[in-house]
Amino acid sequence: MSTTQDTHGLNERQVYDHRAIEARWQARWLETGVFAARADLSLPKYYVLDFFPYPSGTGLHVGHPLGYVATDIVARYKRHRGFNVLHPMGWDAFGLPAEQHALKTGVHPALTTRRNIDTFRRQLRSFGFSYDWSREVDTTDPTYYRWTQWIFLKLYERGLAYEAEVAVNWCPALGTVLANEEVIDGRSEVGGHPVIRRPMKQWLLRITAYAERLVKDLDLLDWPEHIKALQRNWIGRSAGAEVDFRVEQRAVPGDVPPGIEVPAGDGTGSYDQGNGPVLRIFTTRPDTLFGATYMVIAPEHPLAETLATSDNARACAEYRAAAASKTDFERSALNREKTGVFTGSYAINPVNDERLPIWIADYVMLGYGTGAIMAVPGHDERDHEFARAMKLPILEVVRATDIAAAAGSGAAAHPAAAAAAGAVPTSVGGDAKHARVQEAAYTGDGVLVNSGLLDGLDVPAAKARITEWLLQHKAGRPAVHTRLRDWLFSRQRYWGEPFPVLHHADGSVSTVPETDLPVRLPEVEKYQPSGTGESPLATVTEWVVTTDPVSGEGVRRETHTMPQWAGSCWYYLRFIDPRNEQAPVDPKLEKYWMPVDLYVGGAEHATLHLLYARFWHKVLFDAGVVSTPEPFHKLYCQGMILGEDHEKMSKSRGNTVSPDDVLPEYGADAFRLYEMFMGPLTAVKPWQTAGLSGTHRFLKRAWRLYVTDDGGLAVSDAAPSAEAMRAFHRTLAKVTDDIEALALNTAVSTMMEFVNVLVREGVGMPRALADGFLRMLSPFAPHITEELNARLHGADAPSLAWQKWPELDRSQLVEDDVEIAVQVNGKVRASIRVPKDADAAALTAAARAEPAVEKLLAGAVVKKVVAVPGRIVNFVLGGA
Ligand code: ANZ
Repeated sequence: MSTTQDTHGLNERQVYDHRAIEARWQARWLETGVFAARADLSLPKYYVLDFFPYPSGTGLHVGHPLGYVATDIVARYKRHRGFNVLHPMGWDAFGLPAEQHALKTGVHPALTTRRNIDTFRRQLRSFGFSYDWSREVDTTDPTYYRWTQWIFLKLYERGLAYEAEVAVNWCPALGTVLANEEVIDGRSEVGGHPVIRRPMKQWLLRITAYAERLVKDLDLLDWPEHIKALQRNWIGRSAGAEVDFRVEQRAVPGDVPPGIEVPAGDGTGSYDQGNGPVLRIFTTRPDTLFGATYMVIAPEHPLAETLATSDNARACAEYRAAAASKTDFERSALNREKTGVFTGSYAINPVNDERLPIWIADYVMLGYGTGAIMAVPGHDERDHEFARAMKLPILEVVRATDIAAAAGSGAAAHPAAAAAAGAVPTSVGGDAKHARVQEAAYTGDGVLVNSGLLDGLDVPAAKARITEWLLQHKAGRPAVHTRLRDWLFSRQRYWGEPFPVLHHADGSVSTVPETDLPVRLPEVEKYQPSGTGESPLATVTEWVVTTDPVSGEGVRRETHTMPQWAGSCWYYLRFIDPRNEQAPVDPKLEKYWMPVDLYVGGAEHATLHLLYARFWHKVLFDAGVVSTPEPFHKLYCQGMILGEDHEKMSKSRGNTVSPDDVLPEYGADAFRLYEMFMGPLTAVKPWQTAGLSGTHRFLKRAWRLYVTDDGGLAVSDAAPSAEAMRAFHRTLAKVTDDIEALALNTAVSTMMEFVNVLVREGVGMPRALADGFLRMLSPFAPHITEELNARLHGADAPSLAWQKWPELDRSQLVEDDVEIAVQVNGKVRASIRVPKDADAAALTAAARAEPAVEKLLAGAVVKKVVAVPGRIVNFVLGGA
């Protein structure tokens, strides 16, 4: 056999030279575009997607590609199985870091981004991932964000994008407003700067309108249960009732509030000229209405100023100012000391006309429910704490069923029963009748007491009854509220998608016509946020001041930009049809490729990207742009790779390992195998560079089964042994099942065992198994397998990429040997492998031949042999 004298020398032909092999195949794959998804829409499809990365300035570390290796294995495997595979990659490239870099260095974010993308692309290619690079997208490219803006128009047309003056998370240090999700414990997620609350006019997306569907449709998805639970909690659907409390008109004429205007339909209250303002509250426990002893409104509640009587106005104003500097998180912490101020006004309980003092307290949030509550300290822990602190009365209206039964449930508890239950009236607003709840709120189930028409009913029945009563008396109605807030969609940054929005002199708003998209991001001189809340774009007058193409009027462009989440809300659609200039995606292609079959990424996105993208997808579904109700059918969340020091990899800890540091020495194939071999994909596991030598050694052993010391073929033409044959099919069965289940670590170890079997046999790779093993290994180690395939079948042989997966011979899986214990005098001394159908004589012979047994039997008298085929052999010795 002659060695080729072309690009590589003799050495490379005989040893496993991963550097030359990987470079050659990566170049070949790029040149031939072999991984491009096929245009033939009659083929079965498989869409396997990674969370696309933000191209940071530091490049990838070895933790990043974990999920990418797994999806690449699946993508390659599915091609072998005859699927038309879509496996794309792109860049989520808007965002703060590029802009902050620009602030420091003056380098335009577009330049930084391009440079970072080049690094990421080079690094990802060095792993040999089978991406269809012809579909690469970049969210900062105007041909991409044109369609992000287009989707914003769809949201706007459907009433799902609106401007509102809202209390926002204002970060003075970053000079911007942050989404709730970007604030962690009162500090900005990026940089850890303090965040305060302040009102500002912002764009919001009405994600709350989709809350019910976002919860319900989780049932359609093959997602990890814990991610579904996180989304359910985040959305936080609560069913209850809204109740309207009349605010008592004040006796002193001068103190009557002037006419106040509450924006219609904001859900926070209404103003009835005839009867004074109405305070609307939301409760999940309308059954406890008779237990309300005071009311609380959020400090930002629109009625807060009006309700404060002149005596209390100053204290109220001070309290509201202090509340503005706290985050929701700080305010809602359960164990926090409760604070508040009395407004001086009273509300009337519709069920019994009791006067309830109205307080302002920051444990009530404006963004939830109606921003106002009826406080039931007897049965709500936070209200209880507050009532104790402020010396407000505490009433018992629900009693545990057993206690109620002992007392004989009814309107008034028998004092003796209260005493029997060990309750002692306290000084705080209680009499014996309410003694039971003075020390702690009772939040359990039970029957209603002290509650007029509800007495004797259990909680669910009381809820139904009171809701009906409220409806009849026009004082309330059933209501569902969600914790989820509308999505704050404005950022005061430069490096984001401009809004296709025009502001008119009269304060009205119009949108840029679809045909005029994209609204391009203009060049700017400086990236400094103005600090007043306006974005750097506000300073680019020639861009801001423009004419409305519809009316010809002079208008000003919106200067805020969209948050980074915008581009990632729909990128999976653009991959399907990345160069379409007529639409975000062609409907025919969308129907074929959607939904994404497998989506792999980190669990940290559970309530952010994964919820936002589902929301946009549903809007696009309603707009007829997409055909499936959900975007991502199966979701898989990979675990994290820690540094060698078992800490989270981070630049600041200095424990990151770059693939650029390890790939030259060990190669991409060894790297891919190692990351899969480290443990289950979902596990958190420490990196060890030394571990790469193990998988590298495995590849060298496999190589030797195909290539001789002088560079010839080591493949043997002899038929494989029965053992090799069985081992091959067992390995194939295991690898197949494991890939389907993403149990990739055990797939690797099984292939290692198979190679060991052949190395033990010492005759090279049997030709009958040679192709099969390459195909089985190729999803994991694509370069070495392409190389060996080319050696087996010639340099012009077609790539392994679309070759058929090996055929499994099930008959080879049948276990025909059994393991049998050999006892001497009832004690297990050895075990033997024998054919399943071996008879007693054959068993006895095999057992005697076993060295350990032979030694014990030497010179002894065998009194009896018990040999049960398939079960056991026992030698009973004489004279023992
Ligand atoms: C009276 C009551 C009695 C309540 C009782 C609870 C127990 P979930 O279940 O989390 O939805 N609430 C309503 N709006 C609020 C706001 N803006 N800020 C703070 N708390 C608010 O919580 C619903 C309950 O939280 C509501 O039911 C209300 O207190 C309170 F024995 O009303 B409840």
